[in-house]
Amino acid sequence: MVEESPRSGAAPYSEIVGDLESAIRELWAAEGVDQARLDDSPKPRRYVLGMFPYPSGKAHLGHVMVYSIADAVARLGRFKGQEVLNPLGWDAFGLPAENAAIKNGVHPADWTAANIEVMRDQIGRAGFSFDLSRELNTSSPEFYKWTQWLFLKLYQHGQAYRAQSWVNWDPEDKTVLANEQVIDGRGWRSGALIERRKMEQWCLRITDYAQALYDGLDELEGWSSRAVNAQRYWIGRSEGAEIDFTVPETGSVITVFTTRPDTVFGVTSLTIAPEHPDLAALTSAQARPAVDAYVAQVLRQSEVDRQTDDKMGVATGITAINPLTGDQVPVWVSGYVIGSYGTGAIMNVPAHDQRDFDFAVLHGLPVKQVIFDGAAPAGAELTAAHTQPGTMRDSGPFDGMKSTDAITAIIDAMQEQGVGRRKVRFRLRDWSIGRQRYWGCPIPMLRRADGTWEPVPEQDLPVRLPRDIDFQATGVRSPLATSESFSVVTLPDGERVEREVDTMDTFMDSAWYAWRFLAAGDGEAWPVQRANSWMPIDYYVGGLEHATQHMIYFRYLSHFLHSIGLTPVREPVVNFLDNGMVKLGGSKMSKSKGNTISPEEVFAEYGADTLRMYVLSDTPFEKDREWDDVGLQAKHRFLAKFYGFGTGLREVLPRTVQNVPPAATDAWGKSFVYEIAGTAAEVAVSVDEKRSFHTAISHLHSTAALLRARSREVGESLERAAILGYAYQSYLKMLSLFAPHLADTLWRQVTGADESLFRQPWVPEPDPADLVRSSAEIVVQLNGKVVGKLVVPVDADDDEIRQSLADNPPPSLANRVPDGGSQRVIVVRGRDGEPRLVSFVLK
Ligand code: ANZ
Repeated sequence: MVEESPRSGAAPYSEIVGDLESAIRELWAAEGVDQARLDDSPKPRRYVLGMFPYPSGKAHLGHVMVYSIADAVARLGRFKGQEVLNPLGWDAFGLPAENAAIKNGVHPADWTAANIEVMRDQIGRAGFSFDLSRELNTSSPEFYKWTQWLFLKLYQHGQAYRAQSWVNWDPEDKTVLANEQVIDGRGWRSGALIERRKMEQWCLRITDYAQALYDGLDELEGWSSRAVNAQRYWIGRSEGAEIDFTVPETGSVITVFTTRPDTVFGVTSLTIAPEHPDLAALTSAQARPAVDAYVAQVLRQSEVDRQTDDKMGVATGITAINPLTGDQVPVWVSGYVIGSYGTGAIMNVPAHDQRDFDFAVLHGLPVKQVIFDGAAPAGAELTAAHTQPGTMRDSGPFDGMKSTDAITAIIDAMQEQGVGRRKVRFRLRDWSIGRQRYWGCPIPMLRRADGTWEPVPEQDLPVRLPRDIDFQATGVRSPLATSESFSVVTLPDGERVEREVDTMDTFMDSAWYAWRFLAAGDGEAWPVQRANSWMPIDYYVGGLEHATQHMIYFRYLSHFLHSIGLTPVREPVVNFLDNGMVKLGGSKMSKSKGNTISPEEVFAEYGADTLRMYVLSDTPFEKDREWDDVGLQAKHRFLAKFYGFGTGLREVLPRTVQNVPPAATDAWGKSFVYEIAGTAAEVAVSVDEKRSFHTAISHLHSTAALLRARSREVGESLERAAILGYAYQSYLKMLSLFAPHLADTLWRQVTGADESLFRQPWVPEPDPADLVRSSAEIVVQLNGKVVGKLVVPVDADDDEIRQSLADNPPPSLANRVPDGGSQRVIVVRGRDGEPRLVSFVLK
């Protein structure tokens, strides 16, 4: 460690920062300051979690940002006397490992293990206070055994089911993707255009929880409104109605879903999705060739093309009866109707829906207006859909009503006649979790020869991933199918059954890992009493890009686990801190763009504290920030200068731990103590409550300047030296939230203590008694009667007060005040020595 201050010729901070940081990290590791006591701690708990990293082998600035935030919150919690859990794990299943296996012949397990080693070291250099004794790895059998156990729980409770369903097929990664993994019609990783295919999948009934997940959003006061809104949109609750149209030829029924039952008198056709299960029965013999050709073409289209091609479609050659008007309207099929939303069938109201309007114009279908603005003349031709509410016309018994009122009235009427019903629909789809990949958690299910499914008994878990895999094989459902040791099993009764060869979506792992950090060994997934005392997570930190998929799955699992008694509350996260991105040249950093800054290089050149402080400075953490070398260097200079200042102070300050303020007898000391305590309180509120890390850091800058100024005023006073020492140590606590290496190093230097700064309490709240005014208002008396007031400096002596009375007399005294220095002016002081009254005696 550095023994000399730079002033006395020691090496400057930039030269020793690497050694300084690694030396203090070694001490932390040896002292175990980061470990949480999960059971029987008398302290209140704080569970802090930064979203765990995917072990790509390269830590990036996003990781530094997320864990810097989590670390500040975790360290502050410890200072405040909380038992803090801040763990780290690895989201270790996923495609890149498998792609590496295909390309380079490295086994995914080896590739992953090697990357974890590298990244643990990279992240370790940042000095985050992770409890590494609880580290987990989702690809290890110790972890995935419990992912399988969770799947069995979902299966037992009817949440997991097999469905022949239309899936998103990524032709490049040769896998099925969940809706959430398709972004603008392309695979979220490969970027390939997604095709639609029909395949049997394991799905989870997240839609059972759609209403609960929607309602739960109202409780999420610790989430940003942008994250809540993203979820609200994703769950997509629509209130509307189902309406039954009867097909006279067959007597069958086409049920449509609409959010605008008030427009039902304006329906001029129905349109069904190409995936509609009754399409064949709803197609006339004559129309069949055209319908078949059209449907085949749509199913080859990508999701985007299909949606942008929205005016296409063909008539199916049959009609259906509008139950309210008795009109017969033609039935069409078109790709713009989504098979999996609503009922997969819609009623077209060209007069009041723009897409229907375009469709009607293109195909020569009638446009029938039934809602009018009060002033609009009847019979005028529409040039675009009239989408606003208005007054009902040509709508039978509902004529003259406001269309917004007619919605309820029409639904009530339909319910009475049994031709329609009130209906809430969600955009959220069930979660298809099957992946035709190797590097994921095996699904613990067996298929008998008769096609029925048998769960693997709990005591046989984990179903281990085999190593005898042919990664180059194509055309198999999944690489797991190439392992004979895996894919065929003989049951105790002698029957040979097939093992499920799909693995789980890796979002399954991240949906429950937060509970596994509470594990106590391998005997159970987690002890319920630990979940009861540690869940929900107090602070969860991660990028806004996870506000929908991951955070929806996480909430779903938590609601489910709550329903079976394994976690105390439904909502798993109290405060969700969704951080912005670090950009370079205006765009997100990415390897493919070649615009990355490697944290490792910055650590090596400037130290971890510099980078950690830099990524949280100046800009609110939730906003994107532009990388700027000048800003980074400025942070480094600030820390270097402070290091020089701090080491120089050692000679003047008491060499002892100062967690409580020393008694201050004068205004200098009182106001200094008060100011430091006030700043500490503001830093704490900025970190814990306001999420304003950049504000906390700006306090650090201004307070460093204050310390420097006060240090020049200490002189020979021992009292002042003690107060400066206290202020300095208090400051190091604040600094340590962002620059822990430097802060703890300086703290140990100045105190000579053998333990860590991080075992100390936070700075006590400011004491109003220390609030020292620099000036006081005193009473002016003339012959014992109050005649006015005078403002003087609190430390003014008698002569100064007499002088200021002479200079600035109350109006009633104006021409009677004697010259300064008159003996007849008496100053009265309080017990604290401050002036209270000045009495002016005239004979
Ligand atoms: C008739 C109507 C008239 C509609 C009108 C709108 C305006 P949200 O709010 O997103 O739930 N729709 C229903 N199912 C559909 C599907 N599978 N694919 C494509 N569109 C579908 O939207 C519900 C509205 O979207 C429904 O209300 C329906 O069009 C359409 F003036 O019905 B509406």
